[in-house]
Amino acid sequence: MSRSVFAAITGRPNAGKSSLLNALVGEKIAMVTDKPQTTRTRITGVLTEDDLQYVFIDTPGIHKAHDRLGHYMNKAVRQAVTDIDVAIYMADVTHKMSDIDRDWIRGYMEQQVPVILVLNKCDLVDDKSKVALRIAEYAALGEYASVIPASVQERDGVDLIKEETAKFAKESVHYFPDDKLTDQPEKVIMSEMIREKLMKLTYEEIPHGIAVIIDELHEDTTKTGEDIMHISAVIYCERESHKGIIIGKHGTVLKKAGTAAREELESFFGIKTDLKLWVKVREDWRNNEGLIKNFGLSDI
Ligand SMILES: Nc1nc2c(ncn2[C@@H]2O[C@H](COP(=O)(O)OP(=O)(O)OP(=O)(O)O)[C@@H](O)[C@H]2O)c(=O)[nH]1
Ligand SMILES: [Mg+2]
Repeated sequence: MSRSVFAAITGRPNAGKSSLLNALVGEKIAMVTDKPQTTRTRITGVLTEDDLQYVFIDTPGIHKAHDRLGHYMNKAVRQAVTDIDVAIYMADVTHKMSDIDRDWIRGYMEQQVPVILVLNKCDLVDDKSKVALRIAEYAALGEYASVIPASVQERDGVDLIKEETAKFAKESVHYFPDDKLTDQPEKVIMSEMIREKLMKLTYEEIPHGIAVIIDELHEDTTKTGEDIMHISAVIYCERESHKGIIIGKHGTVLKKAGTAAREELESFFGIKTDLKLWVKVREDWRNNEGLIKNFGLSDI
């Protein structure tokens, strides 16, 4: 008998949702940074164990949108939660429950969607009674399928989240090939790897104004007969001054990001890679419908 379960991972920005997706699937398929609003679209991670196929859907952090992009990010979350078997709601245990947390959890409960509440980053709390207090705060909202204190960073609670998710599996076909890990096209994985490195190296408004598009991709053989993948990517930013910062003095920042991205690409795709990066300015693209669509951020 084949079974499947669809679970969306939702919560506020920076709670650790993408980290959880990667830990569940066992491979880094979603980008992770210490900056809120890293994930911009929904990302499906697939894990097949014998007859059971888990389909985990990572989503952008739910926030009050201040631009068109933010609006599409929140829309992506709403679309991701239609037709799920269970919601994994993730919150940072060190933060107080917010209106967004309350509204979303209540919304699930009203729709009778079972909720697995994950209180993440427990490694940051020395006094465990604080975790108990946080649990009590959330428990007041209603009945959960389960409440799991976790530290995804230390892989603490991850297997339990999987076990609890499995309880909502239904008899069904597998919707993805059993060896598939994600629905993201290759080019999206590549551009996300590059964007992650740039986000990590930049600050304030700059990381949020970066978009990366792969505009050329082809395989070739080197003179010594080795396979090589040539990638050319365009990095869009919002201002000339941002462009200068992304490139860095004598190109140091761009070079650092490029080297880190190339190493990750080589290990993920298992092929020698030649990566070329270009930086262009598109003022206020986060409010430009056409550009948001071109960057693949509104096709939801
Ligand atoms: N201390 C600690 N940090 C964690 C844990 N899990 C994730 N993080 C860190 O929290 C930050 C945010 O993690 P992400 O996985 O990108 O969070 P997210 O919820 O996907 O964020 P958005 O995509 O912006 O909504 C990163 O710096 C992670 O390394 C944890 O269990 N403990
Ligand atoms: Mg994320």
